[in-house]
This record gives sequence, structure tokens and C-alpha cells, in this order.
Amino acid sequence: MKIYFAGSIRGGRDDKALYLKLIQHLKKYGQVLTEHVGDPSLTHFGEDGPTDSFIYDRDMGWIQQADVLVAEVSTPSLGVGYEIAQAEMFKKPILCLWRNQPGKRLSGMIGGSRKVHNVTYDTLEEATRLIDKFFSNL
Ligand code: 6K6
Repeated sequence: MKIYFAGSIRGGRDDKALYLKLIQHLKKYGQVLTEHVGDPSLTHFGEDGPTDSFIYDRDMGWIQQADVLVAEVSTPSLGVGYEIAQAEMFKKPILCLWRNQPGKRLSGMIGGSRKVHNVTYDTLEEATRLIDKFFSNL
């Protein structure tokens, strides 16, 4: 199985350690195409990285190839929102993980989509259990 994991890059890297742990867990279900999202050395700026058109073309190709998209959406990111919309268009199963945070709510454009399986969690253990449940129902 090919898994596209989406998490914030230029939207902010506060959750990068969490992304890495979720990616490690997802690897038991198949190949994670986007392991770089959990790279601790990847900053929100990425001045030495590939061009934006390279990133866009490669990531759109990967979403098309993927069997499933899993997004961690607690740090708002334009790129992650765009990827979720594209995955909807390609009719991919989508899991969105939202960590409960006082005073914050998930965008209605994600939380309100009937094509997205939205779940909320408090701990990493809970998030991994929700991932297991999602994959067991695929
Ligand atoms: C490194 C540091 C900053 O930019 C880079 C290189 N950029 C990217 N490399 C790989 N994937 C990217 C990059 N920028 C965005 N993406 C994709 O968009 C990832 O798959 C993420 O799920 C999502 C993050 O979007 P933003 O808007 O938070 O950057």
C-alpha cells in the first residue's frame, strides 16, 4: 500500500516530532511516500530545497499514485488543505487527525467534508489507535 502523509511544512514545524512518530507507525501498513514531512531538519523556510514547481508536480503525482492520504491537521497549512482537496478529487480514502487544543477548532472546510474521515485525539497512543481502526476498515 502507498500512503501519502500530509503535515505542515511552511505552515509551521511545531508538530514535526509528532509527524515523525505517526509516519513510523504508518510504515507498518505500507510505503510512506512523503517521509520528508517528518524530517526534523526540515525547517518552515527550506531555502536550499527543490523549486516550488518541482514540489507541486511531484506531490500531485504522489497523491494520484497513493492508495490513501493521512493528514495531521493540527497546525493549519495551506499545502495540507490543498492536498486533502486533491485527494478528494481523486476519490482516495482520507483520514484527518486533529489534536484537541484549547481555544482552537479545525477548519469547517475539513471538518465539514463528508469525504474526509475526521477524528480527534489527545495522545499519540490514541492517534495510532485511530490510524489502526481506519486501516482495518479500508
Ligand atoms: C522544505 C522546507 C520548506 O519547503 C521545503 C521543501 N518543500 C516541500 N517538500 C516536500 N513537500 C512539500 C514541500 N512543501 C509543501 N509540501 C507538501 O505540502 C507536503 O506534502 C506537505 O504535506 C504540505 C505542506 O504544505 P505547507 O503549505 O505547510 O508547506
